[in-house]
Amino acid sequence: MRKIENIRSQKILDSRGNWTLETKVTLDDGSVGVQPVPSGASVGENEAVYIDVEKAADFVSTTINDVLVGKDPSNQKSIDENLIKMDGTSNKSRLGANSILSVSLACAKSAAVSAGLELYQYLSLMYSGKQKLNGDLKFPTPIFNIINGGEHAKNKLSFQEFMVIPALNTPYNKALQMGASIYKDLKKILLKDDFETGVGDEGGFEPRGLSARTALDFLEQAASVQFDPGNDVFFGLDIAAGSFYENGKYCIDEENLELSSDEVIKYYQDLFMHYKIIYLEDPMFERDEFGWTKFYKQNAGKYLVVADDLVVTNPKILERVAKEKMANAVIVKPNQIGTLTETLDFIKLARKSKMDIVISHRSGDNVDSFISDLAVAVDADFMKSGAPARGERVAKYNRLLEIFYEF
Ligand code: 2PG
Ligand code: MG
Repeated sequence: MRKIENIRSQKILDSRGNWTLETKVTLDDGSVGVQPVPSGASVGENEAVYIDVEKAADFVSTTINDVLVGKDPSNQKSIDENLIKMDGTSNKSRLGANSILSVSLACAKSAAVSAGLELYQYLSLMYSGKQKLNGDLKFPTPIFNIINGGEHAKNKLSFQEFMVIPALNTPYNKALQMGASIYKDLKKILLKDDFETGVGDEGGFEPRGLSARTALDFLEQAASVQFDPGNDVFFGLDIAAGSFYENGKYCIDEENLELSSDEVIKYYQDLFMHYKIIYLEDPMFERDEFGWTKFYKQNAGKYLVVADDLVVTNPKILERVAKEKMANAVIVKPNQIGTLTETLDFIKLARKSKMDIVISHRSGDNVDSFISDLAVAVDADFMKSGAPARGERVAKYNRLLEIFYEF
């Protein structure tokens, strides 16, 4: 049995220029796994909690190192149980979800290297017990966020992400090409109309002076240059409704609207009528569960009703959300829950509940591409990693491309 020899952490910069944590796990056979962690700006209330980066680095190199040295890195369950036990809180706030996640994922990487397996092969063995044959690989449909708003931009657009989604049966290389060309066509159209083409946190443009409708008009124009919206390309929105919910109202300031739960649902219905939208993430604030159930009842038959802040990759919360029928798809962000084992449990439960799986980056990210291997390992339906631009976004799209071509 191979053993963990050493675990060390250091701070590095993320895509927003903030400090984040990177952990290196070294095994006694010399195999190494390195894992930096991402961070969100629109954070769900029930997400596992990050602690100060320096404190986290210190915990990893001392407390966690001392307990895990000598342990088998391929026994992920036991590694994660140890981490959860050492932390002792329900939201990982003592050792920090940043410390815990970086160790959990870096262990998996080091064990994959030691076993001579590609990371997605190693993860799929862990997830399903099956070694994937190359012909078996299923690639997630990429979701490209090409106009940024909400907490990710300074343009006062309430909704956070305006996304284009290639048709589900598009081969991955073609889907990536579509995203890239629509992104460039959007830039040309914005420039022609005298809008700014600076980008937000996820690489999408952040022009000022738009409303949801004018942003969707731009998406449609850009997608229509080379494609046929409603046929080979569709649209999606991450509303991130919690970020503009105040005192019981959904406040869409750019249109001077203060909407009740029922009214905002009508607002969405109107968008559905006018645009080829198939995907709506976090349409309601996470505590507006009545709104979620109502929205689901009206729309789950036709659209992807995607829960992110509502479920925060937490298997316990997902059980209730599935039972109460609030969503038919879920976002998976390993850092919302903190360990690989819990992330895989969440995905299994979502599958059992017949939900679609959307593996996601965070708005503050780095060039790591763990989530791409994860998406292939679990046969995820979608992966969102922002715009097809900026190093930390394309690293994930390109890793999928590498797997697509090589294996
Ligand atoms: C989201 C994410 C990623 P953040 O809400 O889905 O796009 O944003 O990382 O800021 O939570
Ligand atoms: Mg979201």
